[in-house]
Amino acid sequence: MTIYKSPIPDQVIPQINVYSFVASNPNNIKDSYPIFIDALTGRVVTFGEWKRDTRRWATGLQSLGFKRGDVLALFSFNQVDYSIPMFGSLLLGGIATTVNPGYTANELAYHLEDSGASIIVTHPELLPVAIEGAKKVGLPLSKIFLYGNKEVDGFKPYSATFPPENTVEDLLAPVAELKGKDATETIALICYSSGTTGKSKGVELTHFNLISNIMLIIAMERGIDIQGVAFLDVVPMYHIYGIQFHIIHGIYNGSKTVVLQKYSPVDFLKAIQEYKIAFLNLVPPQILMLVKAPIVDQYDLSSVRFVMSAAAPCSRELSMGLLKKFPRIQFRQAYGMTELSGVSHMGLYHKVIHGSIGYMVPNQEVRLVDPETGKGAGVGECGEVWVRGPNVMKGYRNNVKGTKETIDSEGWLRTGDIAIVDKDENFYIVDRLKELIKYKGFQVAPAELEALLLDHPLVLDAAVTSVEDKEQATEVPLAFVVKAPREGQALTEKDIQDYVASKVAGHKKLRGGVRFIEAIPKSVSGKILRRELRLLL
Ligand code: 4UU
Repeated sequence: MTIYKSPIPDQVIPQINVYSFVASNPNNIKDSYPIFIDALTGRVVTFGEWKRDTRRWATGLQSLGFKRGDVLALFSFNQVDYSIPMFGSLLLGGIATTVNPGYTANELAYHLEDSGASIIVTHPELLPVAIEGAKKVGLPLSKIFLYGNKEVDGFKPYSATFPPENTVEDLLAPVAELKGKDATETIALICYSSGTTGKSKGVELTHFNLISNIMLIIAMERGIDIQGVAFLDVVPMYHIYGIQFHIIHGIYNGSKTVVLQKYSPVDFLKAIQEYKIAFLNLVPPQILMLVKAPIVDQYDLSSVRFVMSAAAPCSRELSMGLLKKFPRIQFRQAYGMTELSGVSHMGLYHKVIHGSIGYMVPNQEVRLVDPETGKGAGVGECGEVWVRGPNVMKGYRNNVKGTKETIDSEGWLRTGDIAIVDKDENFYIVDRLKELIKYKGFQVAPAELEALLLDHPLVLDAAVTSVEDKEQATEVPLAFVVKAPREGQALTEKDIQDYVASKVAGHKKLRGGVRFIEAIPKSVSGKILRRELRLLL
């Protein structure tokens, strides 16, 4: 079977603590350099502050009894100091887990319980949800800390645990050195993803996983000057896209990253104009907005030189439309997955191939496997993308079965995406084999919504799939529902949409609507036949 390799040479990947990697400063930025700037308030975190405060928080964490292997949960919107609590934990050899700030208390409680988090850092606005979530899992409220510098309702900012400013370096918590196997085996981050099937699962990424993905991304950026110019971060920092690109890649390279706490088109456009943003890492609906929305013409976007699209498919028409409107821009697409610590494929800015996810990043092997026959697909033929390399996750937390179903005994990870490769080694995603739905780049796991629907007293059976919303360049979740016959009790599409909306984070709403049917197509073993379901659309 053909095994594909990147045309870019393999890289040497350091086996160290990802904290030491990020702080190593290969581009010699000064301590006074602003690495994160809040787009709305102008608040800055300099490289020097980042190094000092991560060490101070680590010292504070130690005083709370937090140690190597313990888990810290971050439950917040984007913040200029989002990564400080995260790296304070990582430097100790602890773990960070990032939680979607849109979560309800139930969703948060599942995440806390499954990851085993013992401390939460949250945004004051999210405090009520954090408290409810913590109570549900019996996490003491004294273990909740806040972003910002104010005490709210008796809850302290994380900085309240810092030792005094003038504490000598030697008294601050030392960085846990991780060498060789320690770096390749020690878990640094747990991000949640439903993978190819079922509920959201904790993806365990090691220090080495994270570093490898950054080295591989950088190998695809030769010749591009990323120093001194501004990046705008509108992708969420809780998601692997934001963590890898804007936190780890950003700090390691010494980039200046302007941070938008929450995305809105106006704030986004204003920030580009005001901070003369050169690099934008986006998802397809944001690119559509740049191409189509009349409001765009009111802003000066001439500073933008590079746009990357990732996390969901970007069509040929969409990227061609972008370059037609903004001829000075260079564009590339990247294809990523949480279980791959970031990306496996990436285009080159100077060589755009519309509709393609680009080349393989180095150090990996890829196979394209026919899902029916298990045979390898050749050039121009479709196959499921299997990846093996240093970026493949360690496994799913507390889930040996799920890990084995996803990574085989030879280390190949099944992505659940179908691709073809052309003779020039450009890959194209053409279909998705797995259940996953992506709403504007956010994950929606059909199995989770199905379980919720089955809890409804008037629902006999349910299955969730997606439809395309071309106007917004995204998929949207849609449910097929079989009603439970009950005298005198009506059940409407809106009832079901409202019911789901009241239980889950906003991106999981049934925006595609509800269709009532007689029976859900199932296999003899009771598995939903998702392909048949799609034929009913
Ligand atoms: C078609 O989307 C991501 C990760 C994105 C990422 C990470 C680090 C981008 C840049 C970066 O630096 O991960 P998940 O786990 O949320 O979703 C994974 C799934 C894929 O399996 C695929 O189905 O999202 C879909 N996907 C894409 N589909 C991701 N990128 C693409 C793409 N085209 N370009």
